[in-house]
Amino acid sequence: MSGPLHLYDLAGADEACRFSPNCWRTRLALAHKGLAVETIPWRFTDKEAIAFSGQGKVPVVRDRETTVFDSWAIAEYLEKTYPERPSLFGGESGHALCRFVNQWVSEILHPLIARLVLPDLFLILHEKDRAYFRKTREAAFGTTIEALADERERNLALFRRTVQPLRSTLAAQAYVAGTAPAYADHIAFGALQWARVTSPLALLAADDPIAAWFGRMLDAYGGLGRGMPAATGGQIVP
Ligand SMILES: N[C@@H](CCC(=O)N[C@@H](CS)C(=O)NCC(=O)O)C(=O)O
Repeated sequence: MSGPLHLYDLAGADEACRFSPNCWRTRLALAHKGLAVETIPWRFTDKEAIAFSGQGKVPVVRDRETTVFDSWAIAEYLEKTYPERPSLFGGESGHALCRFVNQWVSEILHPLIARLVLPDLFLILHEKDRAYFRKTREAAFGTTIEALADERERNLALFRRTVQPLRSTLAAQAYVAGTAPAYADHIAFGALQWARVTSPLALLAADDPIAAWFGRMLDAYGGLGRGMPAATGGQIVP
């Protein structure tokens, strides 16, 4: 192998602030495989910078002459290309089960978390991204970013009910993948790390088994996740 892989990674106004849930999955997957990575800060409107990938979203990974986009495709690429390194899926059935975790987190948890954190997230974006972000997200959610702050209490209760299967799983075992973290954990971690980095809102009660697992995940891989500061707050409070 020659040199680090490159990851186009979503950044806020502060280029050190990396908050994308899909990019966090990939960061942890790369760390799990023990692969060195150089991250390249990317903003929503920097479409030209990743035009070489043939689409406009991150994560995008470059591994020598290979370009891969979409976090699930990247995980599959890493597993296939680096089979001698620690497994992300734990075999064929683990791979299949992990796809369910991927879809559940992406299709159910991400929209719920977005509704909770968007008002705070909007404030940490680079100025050049704000009009684009407002337009696309307000169209997607059918409401204004500011109005989402008013729904927060209801959405928080819904989020806490929805994560019950994750809660009961983590009450019974240390990690989603079993006794040690793997890609299913990276996926769930990415969602909560997105919230942690963008919003001071406490999504989980302190005694929630998910919170204990999240603490272990923040410390995993040499504290990779904890190295990213949490949002400090003082922003929009409904
Ligand atoms: N299915 C894709 C989703 C990628 C995605 O939505 N990325 C967001 C950042 S988390 C993005 O780049 N959005 C750009 C935009 O909305 O224009 C994956 O898992 O990688």
